[in-house]
Amino acid sequence: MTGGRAGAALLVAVALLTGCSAADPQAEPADPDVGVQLFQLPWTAVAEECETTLGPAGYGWVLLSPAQEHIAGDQWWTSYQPVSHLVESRLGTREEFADMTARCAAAGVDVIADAVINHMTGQTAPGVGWAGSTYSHKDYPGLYEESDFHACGLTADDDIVDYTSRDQVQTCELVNLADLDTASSRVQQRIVAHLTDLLDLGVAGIRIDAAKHMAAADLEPIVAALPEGTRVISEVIRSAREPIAPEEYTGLGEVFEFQYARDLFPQLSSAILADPDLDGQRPMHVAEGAAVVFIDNHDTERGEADLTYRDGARYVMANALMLADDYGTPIVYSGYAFSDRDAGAPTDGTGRVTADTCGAGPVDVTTLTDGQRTCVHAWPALAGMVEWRRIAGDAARLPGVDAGDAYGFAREGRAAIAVNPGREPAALAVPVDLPDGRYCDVVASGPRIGATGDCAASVEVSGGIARFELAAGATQAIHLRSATG
Ligand code: LM2
Ligand code: CA
Repeated sequence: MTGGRAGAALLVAVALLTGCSAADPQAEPADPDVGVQLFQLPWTAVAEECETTLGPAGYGWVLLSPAQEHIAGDQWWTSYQPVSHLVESRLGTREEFADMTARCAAAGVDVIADAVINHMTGQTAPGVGWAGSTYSHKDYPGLYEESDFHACGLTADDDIVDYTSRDQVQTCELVNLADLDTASSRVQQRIVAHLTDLLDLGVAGIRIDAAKHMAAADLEPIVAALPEGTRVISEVIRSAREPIAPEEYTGLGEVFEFQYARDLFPQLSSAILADPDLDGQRPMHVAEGAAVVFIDNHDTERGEADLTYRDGARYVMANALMLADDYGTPIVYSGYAFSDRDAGAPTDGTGRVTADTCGAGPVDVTTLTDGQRTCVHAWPALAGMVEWRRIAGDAARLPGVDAGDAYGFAREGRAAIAVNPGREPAALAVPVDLPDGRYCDVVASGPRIGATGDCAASVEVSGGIARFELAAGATQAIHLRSATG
């Protein structure tokens, strides 16, 4: 232990003994843990975002769209129909990929690849992939042949029909996508080679696409063959009606917890917010250390999500509550505006996706046109909440308070947040153990540590009470380092 650490530990011990708050106005931000999904963003633009927005804002990791060669076509979902394991796609070349991981690492941002390993293409006719590889439904020359695929024989066309059947879900075809026999060691070896290649190219971990469609036992030897410390996040869409549960996959690493947003949406629409179980035990949720939580992702924004970029302040409210929470690891979603569910991101004359980047300014969601980047990760409110979360660190989430439609809570000695999902202005007094003074609202103003710009809105703290004055639909959040001085 260093002298400085010992000194800090002593101060904390004294504070605990004397019963006074451990509030240290110079509290250092905790290590970044928030991720951002940059949907269908080319590697050169991801590198740019790491350097200009993600690193400076304190995001810790970025989730990419799939990097492997895919079928030809303009739709975004061509990414989810692999043709080979070449790292060549509409999102960039192998060289650009390696350059991105290096630049992101230098900016303090880990890169997580989206690994499509359950299946290959869903095409019935033979074709040629983005990088020139030829294929047919169950034949990928030099990589997979017919015997490497399942032929489930459980449904008329071998497509999944009944999600209550574990065997169908895991061995039949998901929307006609040729389903790899992931129990076979030959297939496992090829998948491991692909994932190892991505790791050699500098990624810190992988999202396992469609993990539900592979038995956890099939994935175990694959994950075990990867280097110690590889981050693995499985996508297992929770459904109470189905036999396959996200909990089956926590032995591999983290899982996306789809229930998190589903619990939040009705609270925001009814303006009746309640504390979750503050001991971290949440019904229908994986253990808190395994959970990656989100308000939406590329699938749910085209489906079940109640709130998306289109909802502006209300979407900010949902994301802010998630970022303020002490359960799970949050990931913010940032894509592009769309009205057609299938529409891909804009491309240049060669078919490559355009490398659009985001400035730091707020985005007016009402003026976005199809294909324009939403830049959610760069919205000052979200960047401000990422800073808030790092100041909150591991401080306890205290019981919430409400008044009318407003609700709020503090992270002990560090920070407080208040939301008003109702239709009328509301005042809310949140008990906080912060020193008296005025604190800048990081939702209106963005990050405040080292900021030189004016504070757009502030909240008074006196005698251990933060007095929030919330317009209808507003979110405000203050932290120890946002004091206006
Ligand atoms: C996922 N997770 O488990 C991805 O998050 C999700 O975006 C993927 O679906 C899916 N699994 C497969 O990787 C997307 C998209 C589908 C699309 C598939 C394959 O949501 O619409 O299916 O990718 O590209 C499309 C067509 C579908 C067709 C299929 C095969 O929409 O009608 O089925 O291609 O050609 C005949
Ligand atoms: Ca499968």
